[in-house]
Amino acid sequence: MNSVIRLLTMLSVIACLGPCCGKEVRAADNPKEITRTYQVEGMTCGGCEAGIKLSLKGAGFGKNVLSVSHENGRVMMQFAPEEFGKDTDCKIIKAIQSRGYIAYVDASNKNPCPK
Ligand SMILES: [Cu+2]
Repeated sequence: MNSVIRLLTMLSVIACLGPCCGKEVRAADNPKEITRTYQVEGMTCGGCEAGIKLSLKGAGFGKNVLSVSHENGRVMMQFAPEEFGKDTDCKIIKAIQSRGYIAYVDASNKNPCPK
């Protein structure tokens, strides 16, 4: 009887260590992606959205684009932590500015990356 209880205890410890621990380790190894929202003034239609997407692609950020919306005046981007550096915001903003739009992250500074 004692050995059966010992066996059951061992089994439950093994079952608990398996999947739950694996999940926690994976989450720690792969921190969450960074999502950034850029406000864009001047877009009026789908053509503007397509043009901005092209510029972002040309700047090497094609795979980071989540959405471009002329209705919301917003560009949403997502980056892996190692892809996002100090100068990333300005690279994005300059790519959008190159099409003649005003772009910024913080409305209190609408020209954060002067040429
Ligand atoms: Cu347009």
